[in-house]
Amino acid sequence: MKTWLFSTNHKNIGMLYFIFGMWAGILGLSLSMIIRMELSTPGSMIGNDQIYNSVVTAHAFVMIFFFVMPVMMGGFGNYLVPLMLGAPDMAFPRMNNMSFWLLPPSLMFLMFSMFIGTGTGTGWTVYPPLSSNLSHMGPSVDLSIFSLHIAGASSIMGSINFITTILNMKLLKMEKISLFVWSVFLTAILLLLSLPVLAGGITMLLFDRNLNTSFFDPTGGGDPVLYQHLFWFFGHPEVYILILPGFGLVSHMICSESMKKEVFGVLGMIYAMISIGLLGFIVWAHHMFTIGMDVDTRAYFTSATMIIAVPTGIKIFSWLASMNGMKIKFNVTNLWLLGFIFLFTLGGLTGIMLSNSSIDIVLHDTYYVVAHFHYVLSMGAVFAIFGSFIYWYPLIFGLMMNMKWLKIQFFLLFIGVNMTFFPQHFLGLSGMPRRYSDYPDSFMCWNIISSLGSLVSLISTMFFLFIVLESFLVKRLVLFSCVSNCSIEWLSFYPPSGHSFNELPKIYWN
Ligand code: HAS
Ligand code: CU
Repeated sequence: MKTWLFSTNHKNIGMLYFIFGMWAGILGLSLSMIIRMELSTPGSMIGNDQIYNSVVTAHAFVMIFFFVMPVMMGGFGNYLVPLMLGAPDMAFPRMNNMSFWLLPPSLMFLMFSMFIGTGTGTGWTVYPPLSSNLSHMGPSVDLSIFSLHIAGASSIMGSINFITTILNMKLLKMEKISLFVWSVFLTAILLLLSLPVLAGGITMLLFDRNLNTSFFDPTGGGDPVLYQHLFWFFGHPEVYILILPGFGLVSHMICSESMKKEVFGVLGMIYAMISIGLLGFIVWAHHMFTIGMDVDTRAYFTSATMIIAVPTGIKIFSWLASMNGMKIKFNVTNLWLLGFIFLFTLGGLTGIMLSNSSIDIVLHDTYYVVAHFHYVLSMGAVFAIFGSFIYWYPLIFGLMMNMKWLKIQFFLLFIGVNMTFFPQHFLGLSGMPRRYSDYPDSFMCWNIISSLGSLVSLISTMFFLFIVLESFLVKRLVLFSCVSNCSIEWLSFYPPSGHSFNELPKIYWN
């Protein structure tokens, strides 16, 4: 009870986040398998489009709010940030406990929204009028909104905690702290600035649904487009919230794998992340090109969006420069790193295609968009998570996994996700819309391939769980590890003791 339920220790809480995130990840994966089963052939399997749409909505919510964010910020953030700062714990340990324990009830509300009433068949964007009380009567959408409120409160508390910890408890000056800590710091600022806007939007929606306001209802003088602005002012920064901690993790792994003293262009990396964070706030309407926007606004949002390719390019090329000259060992970490860089770039490039407003008007709400965001998420964020989990596993658990199996598992997932999502570019370009449960026969071939690919990813994920389990069963202990020159977390015991360091670590910087 004291270790887990009431824990104020950043490592225990980090572990809770990992367990929660893993569980939610499996839930999200299961929902995605239902989607791919329905789409594996024309015609209907579920037999009810509202249920299909609710599954799509729940899949997105679970993956974003209960898998990627908890694992990256909650798991790696909590576990590693104090260790990398040389701090004994987070600044507000009890608030840290609360941040975590708000998540299970939030996820429960989300699941209730699937089982009580008709389900939330709105997509994760919850646009009115579809989400208003005429089209979605019953409690489902209200439950989803409550779920988001609670998850939002959890994230806001978490981000306050990270910002305070990093600003006040670091041993070094800001420009010397490591890139993962920087990425968590910037992500926390993004969260703090964007989440309240979402909270405002969904609360107004809640009022429209239950208290007869008409913020988003034209018959009462409101405007549904206002909701889209509020949502995407949160929604676009959110996608960078999902990837920035991954950037930080990747930088660390590249540094230690390439045996360099530091990543190429550390200061440039910091400035690149700051620019991505800032620019992320002024491009939101690229999700709304089809609302009937005037040509100047379209030109602005297209140009502003394209500029994000510059700092992101700086990051990609700096990672490649860090790898330059190293003897590439095809060990597991390097496989995930190279996979991440390649596939994230591919997803980024299709994002640049979509940022062209005239092209986007054709491709909006097609599978091309679905392919884009799964390349940056399913292969960007998720590859960063898998790679980092494997890389820091010895530190966190004091155990080693079977490296040969891990390599097989990497290739399985690499094949799986590419087989699933690459064909979706073709489906999108030939006009298959997203969030529909059925399609004309001409789309059948690529959909079958996509569904088969998702099966390969499923097998790979189950294999990964088995590999983790096996390492616990045989207790393959860490015998030797060379201390990474990139950060100080490896200077502690594996797994680190209750408080991070027996004495504050000495840091030499030349
Ligand atoms: Fe995105 C939709 C544009 C990055 C996630 N994105 C989404 C959605 C999600 C998502 C979840 O402008 C769907 C939301 C929904 O449910 O409707 N996205 C971009 C652009 C970038 C980008 C320009 N997205 C991300 C990241 C995500 C993410 C990161 C999560 C992790 N995205 C869009 C647009 C839409 C969109 C439109 C709306 C589509 C619609 O109609 O709904 C950039 O940050 C990507 C930068 C990265 C690179 C790669 C590395 C850079 C290099 C430098 C050289 C490249 C150059 C470009 C000079 C660009 C290597 C050359 C151009 C060529 C085409 C070759
Ligand atoms: Cu966006």
